[in-house]
Amino acid sequence: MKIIWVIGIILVVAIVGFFVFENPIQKSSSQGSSIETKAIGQGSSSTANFTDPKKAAHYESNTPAHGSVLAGVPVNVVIDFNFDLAQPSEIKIFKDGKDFGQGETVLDSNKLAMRRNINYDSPNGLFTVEYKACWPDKSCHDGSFQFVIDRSAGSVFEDRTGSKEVTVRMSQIAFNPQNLKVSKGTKVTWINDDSVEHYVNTETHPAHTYYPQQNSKALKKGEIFSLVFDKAGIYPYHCSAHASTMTGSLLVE
Ligand SMILES: [Cu+2]
Repeated sequence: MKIIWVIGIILVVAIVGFFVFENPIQKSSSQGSSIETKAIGQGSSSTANFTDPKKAAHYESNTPAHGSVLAGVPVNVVIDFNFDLAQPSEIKIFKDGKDFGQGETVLDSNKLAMRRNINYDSPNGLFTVEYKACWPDKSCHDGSFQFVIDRSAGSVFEDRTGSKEVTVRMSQIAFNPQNLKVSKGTKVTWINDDSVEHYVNTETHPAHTYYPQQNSKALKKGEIFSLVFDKAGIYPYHCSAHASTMTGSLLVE
């Protein structure tokens, strides 16, 4: 009789133990994948070996971010400065010695950023941006940074391709879905469900220069921001009120 009790207690302990230990394992693995997902938009990668970036005088920031792994081709490469850029400032986007930049380097009208398009058929792999930033006194300074295009990273994006209109909820200080894939020509609408104000801002923070059309005003609860995306590529973005944690990525195909 005593033995039956002992076996019974062991069984109960084993069953309780299974549920106690099984759930944290499931939780930690799903946390792991969300960290991975975040890295795809603009995070750092442990798979590629990035050379330290070289920052020219008056450099502020760049998009794509140094060390980022992108699920698609960037719609342009943008570099921000805190001083007036002048000709002949130039951006080159190298992979294996070939420049995948398309067209001329363009200086923004406020002279604080320069940008260049990149060939949409660029292959996957490591790209090195080499730039020359020139000032009104004709002096020029070099800089460089690197990013990776890895189209396979798009497989974890929520696939809403084929929809004419797609909604992203801003709730609990996060974009949902955080990583979203849509077709070219789709109207994307962001809705704030939170009682705190949110923004939709293109990278970087606080320059917001990567794709300036994708910058909203402060959105109160219930307010929306909409934009039709006609250009294929990757659009990393954030909320400037919660810039360090509230990030998202839109892949347009
Ligand atoms: Cu926010």
